[in-house]
Amino acid sequence: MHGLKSKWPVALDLAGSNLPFRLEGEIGDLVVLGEIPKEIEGTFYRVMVDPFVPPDPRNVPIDGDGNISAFRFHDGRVDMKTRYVETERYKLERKANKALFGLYRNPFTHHPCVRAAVDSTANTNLVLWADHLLALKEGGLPYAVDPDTLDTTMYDPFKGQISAKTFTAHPKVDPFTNELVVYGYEAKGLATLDVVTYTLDQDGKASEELWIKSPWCAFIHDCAITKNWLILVLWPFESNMERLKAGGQHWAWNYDLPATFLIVPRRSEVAEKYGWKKGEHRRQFWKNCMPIHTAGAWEGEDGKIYLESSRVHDNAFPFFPPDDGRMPSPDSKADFVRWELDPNLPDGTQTPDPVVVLDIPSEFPRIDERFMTTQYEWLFLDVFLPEKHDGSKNIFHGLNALAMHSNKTGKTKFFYAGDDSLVQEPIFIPRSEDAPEGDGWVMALIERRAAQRCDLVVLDTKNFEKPIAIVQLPFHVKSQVHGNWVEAKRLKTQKSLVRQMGELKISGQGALEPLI
Ligand code: V55
Ligand code: FE
Repeated sequence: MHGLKSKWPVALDLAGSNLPFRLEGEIGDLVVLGEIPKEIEGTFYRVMVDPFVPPDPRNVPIDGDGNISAFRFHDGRVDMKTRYVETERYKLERKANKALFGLYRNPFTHHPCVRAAVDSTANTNLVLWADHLLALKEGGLPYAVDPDTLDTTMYDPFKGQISAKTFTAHPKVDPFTNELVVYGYEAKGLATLDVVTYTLDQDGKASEELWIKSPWCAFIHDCAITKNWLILVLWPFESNMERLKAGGQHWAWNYDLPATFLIVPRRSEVAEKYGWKKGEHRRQFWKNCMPIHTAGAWEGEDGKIYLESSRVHDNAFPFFPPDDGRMPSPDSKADFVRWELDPNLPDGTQTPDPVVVLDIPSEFPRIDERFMTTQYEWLFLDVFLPEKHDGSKNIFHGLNALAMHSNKTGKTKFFYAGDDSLVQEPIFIPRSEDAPEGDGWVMALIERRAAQRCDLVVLDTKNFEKPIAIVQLPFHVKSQVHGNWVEAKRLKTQKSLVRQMGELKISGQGALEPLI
């Protein structure tokens, strides 16, 4: 080794290579193997955790500046652009040329001069709503980004309507009512029990503001919606002011807390129908585990709620250990399950053991989102295929395949990404507006570990095992947190993502005279 030191800590990423990316730029017309159907017209937006300055060495891998990649598909071609979200935090630290923010969501560890600044890295999800690309981080309000230039245009685009201090990174679109269902937790400030939910219409107008109390200061990362209900998923981490003031981590896992679902009415009429007072909701719990991300939820004819999620049977975020420092067991299992919840049961009931849908480590489930709120058939998600590895099923392997699973037939098809490859969160694109459920394409970034490069694979759901196209990136991008597909027709502006050539005339100054 050369012995030269870097300020960059070695391990920053949740999965895959830890290489910082930090590039902002554009590539017109990426190299494509195979053929991209012309019907795929739109942009795949994704975001990664990519600290611009070397972070505090005690900080966690989910706290770093959001860097956006956009892949715009048009005429069978793909343009790419990358750009940081210019949050207050990014600008302050870039100007200072060093980290000013200490630990994740702990202002007591920040430099005193930035304690009043917005502490959002906008690094978790990108959702197009009311003509803004919302760059989301659940500890703050959204940043708005221009969907073509990727310029950061403002903080809090729903100004004056959202009195909460926080806004989820996993809002849900109801495709039947054209509403965005959102919530915030720790909504009145650090370590508060206040949770608020809202509905935004397609112009970004908020209604159905409802304040409730969380049973403890829980990590409420994801949710699901049905026609009538919003179900908040509480992870068994806990925050409190004492640990924050002592300069500790925002979260500590608590082995004594159960994973808990809060069933919240989406509309005041729903609460009235059940005879519930304003703010009344139903708390249902299971055992200590981490239901990480939801696929969707629906209501059965029996009035019960079915919710599907990935599940890790232990603490999947060991960088937020319990106060006694206990680490998750090395053979911790993970799977994908269907929970049964019931708004008719009394508050504080234990839910039955969930049905195991896929008995392999599974994460980043997606559905055909035209069917969000209803009983869908098709699931698209990342999985770990143990038989492609050493047969062991613990959670500490990377996700090496994409799965397409039918809830009707119980059959699963797999796209295995190849030895030494890891798969990031997929997105689904319907073949046309009225195509049957699940008929279309699935896309995901694949990391080629040895080559330190990434590919964007395009799969046709009619033949899921083999890609129809591979879009080659000439470099490695960090692993995605989340991303979404936006159809071209949803963008008002329709400007090119990358620089275009203007009118061209040949100057006539070359070695040969023009032939004609
Ligand atoms: C997650 C990620 C976050 C976060 C909270 O994957 C939860 C879960 C990238 O930031 O702030
Ligand atoms: Fe998430």
